[in-house]
Amino acid sequence: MTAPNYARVEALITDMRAGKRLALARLISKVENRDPDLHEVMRRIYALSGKAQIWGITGPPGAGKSTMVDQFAIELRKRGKRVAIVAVDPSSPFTGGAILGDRIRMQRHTHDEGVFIRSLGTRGKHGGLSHATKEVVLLLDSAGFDVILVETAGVGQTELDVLKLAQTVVVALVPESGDSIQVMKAGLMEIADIFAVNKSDRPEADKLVKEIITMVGLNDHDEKSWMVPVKKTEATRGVGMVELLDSIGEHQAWLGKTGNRDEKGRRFLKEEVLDILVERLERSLDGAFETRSGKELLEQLLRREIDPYSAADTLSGQ
Ligand SMILES: Nc1nc2c(ncn2[C@@H]2O[C@H](COP(=O)(O)OP(=O)(O)O)[C@@H](O)[C@H]2O)c(=O)[nH]1
Ligand SMILES: [Mg+2]
Repeated sequence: MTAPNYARVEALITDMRAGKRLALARLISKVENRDPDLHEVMRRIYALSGKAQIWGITGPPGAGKSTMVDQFAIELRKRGKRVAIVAVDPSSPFTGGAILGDRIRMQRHTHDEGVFIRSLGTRGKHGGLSHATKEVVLLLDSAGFDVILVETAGVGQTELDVLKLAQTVVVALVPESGDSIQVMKAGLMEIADIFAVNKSDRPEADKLVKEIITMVGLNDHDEKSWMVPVKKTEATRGVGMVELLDSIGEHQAWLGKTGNRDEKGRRFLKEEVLDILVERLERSLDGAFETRSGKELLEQLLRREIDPYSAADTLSGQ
């Protein structure tokens, strides 16, 4: 592995701290590409992180998550907060570019230094998407953003994993799509700190609100003793968005008061370190079967001369 370029890392971090987007974008690319400089980057920025609020926004595709995130950004800017938006799409092999609609919507922030937007998709072999997202969030945190919004679709394990890094998770739902059943299925019930029934301009919104309230009541939330609020929104017109922000604020305050913020922090950091170890192990085992002894081991397995557990012992040097 190439040695880290210390002077370059230092310069990038200084620039990032001074608010230069290009430096931040370069550092994020290092995370995505699992760059050899990454350890040095983390060593330098880690102590600067831990101040940002990290919110997750999830829900089915088309629920209005991006529209909501945009509205949040506008309102938070009014309040003088610096906002970073991370859109996580595991199905996308591309990074750096949002889908067209999102890009157009986000264009209004292009000239605003206080808003940073980045999309993350699957990339590279080592380090899963949720690991990379965690490290991007640490970077944004150390860059001084007050609020980091992580948007991801509420489908699939990767998306749910990504949300573990958020302190407050908003689940967006829409009427007319049998969403309440989806909520149960997708494990969104467990992950939701707040529900937003969006597109409340449509009929059936009140019915969905009632259904979700019933489900929240049935769900065992005693671990948290946080009563999950169900809010009605119409993101396109900004209706209900301030009330939704208020709920998020209350949840954040509750996290601090009850010690749950630290508890989430511990969970986040434990996973981060375990992710690093898994990545190292995977890397060290890369091409294990490509060497001469590895190939021979494979033949022995095929001939039933050795069992897979013993082969694993051999490979891990035990
Ligand atoms: N009628 C209505 N449409 C909305 C509302 N919020 C979002 N939309 C529209 O729903 C579509 C999907 O929104 P988007 O934010 O991209 O959803 P995402 O896939 O969850 O990020 C877009 O055409 C939005 O303009 C709403 O409150 N009411
Ligand atoms: Mg979206």
